[in-house]
Amino acid sequence: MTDITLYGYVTSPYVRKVSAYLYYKDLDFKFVHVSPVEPYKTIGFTEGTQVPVLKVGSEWRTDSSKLGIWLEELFPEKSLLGVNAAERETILKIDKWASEQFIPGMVFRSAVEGEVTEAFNKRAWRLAEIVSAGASLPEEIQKAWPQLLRQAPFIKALVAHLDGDESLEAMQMRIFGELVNHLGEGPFLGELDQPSLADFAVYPQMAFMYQAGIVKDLPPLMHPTVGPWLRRMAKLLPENPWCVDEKFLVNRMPA
Ligand SMILES: N[C@@H](CCC(=O)N[C@@H](CS)C(=O)NCC(=O)O)C(=O)O
Repeated sequence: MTDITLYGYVTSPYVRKVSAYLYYKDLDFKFVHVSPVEPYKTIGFTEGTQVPVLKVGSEWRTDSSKLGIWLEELFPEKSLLGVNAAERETILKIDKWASEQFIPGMVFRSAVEGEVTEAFNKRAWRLAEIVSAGASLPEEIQKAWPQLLRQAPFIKALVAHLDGDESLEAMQMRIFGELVNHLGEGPFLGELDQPSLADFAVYPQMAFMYQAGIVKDLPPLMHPTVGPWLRRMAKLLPENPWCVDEKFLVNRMPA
């Protein structure tokens, strides 16, 4: 079996996509915690700062969607790209939507634009604590995490691609509506019979936020089609596919 190593920080939605692919495909891998403030210590070999980085044998690559396609070429069992060209096209389209709309709109925009309340600060500090458990962050950096999140250049760049004229609330409602449409009659996104890159781009974000207690409730669990889909997805992965210390998982996804 070839050695597989995933480099990332556990609070990155794009890293979560890749850990979910690996778990779904039953591939053994090692997770290396990257420090977002000193990434060169672990991923200096890439000469970049971006995670996820995936190394298979001696070859490494970046970019979650491309990593999914690469894994599919190397380990085709339990396909992430459907069973024919039409399915592959649908999957890649939804995955692009998830990477460019769902993740920036649902995960990052509120970090940049949401009101700085005590609740916002608490969420940010919890995220910093979770990162720090894997790649130790100095105390003053952890304290400043709410401001650092708001100023992170990559987060600002991701959010800048969204339509700033649409309010945060309207955007989140629109994106949730788009998720419902992509799911249609299910059972998986794109109305496909098997889970794919697309499902593993969206599900990890909702599940992680809930399991790690970043959000208290997961209202989509009550939705008539998204709720059953979330339960279906939970059954395909171990309870902790997020490479995060168990002690941070305070909620369980219902099966
Ligand atoms: N398109 C990339 C986006 C990855 C990305 O934005 N990663 C963030 C963490 S969530 C990152 O590494 N930011 C630090 C940086 O770019 O220097 C992917 O899908 O993997």
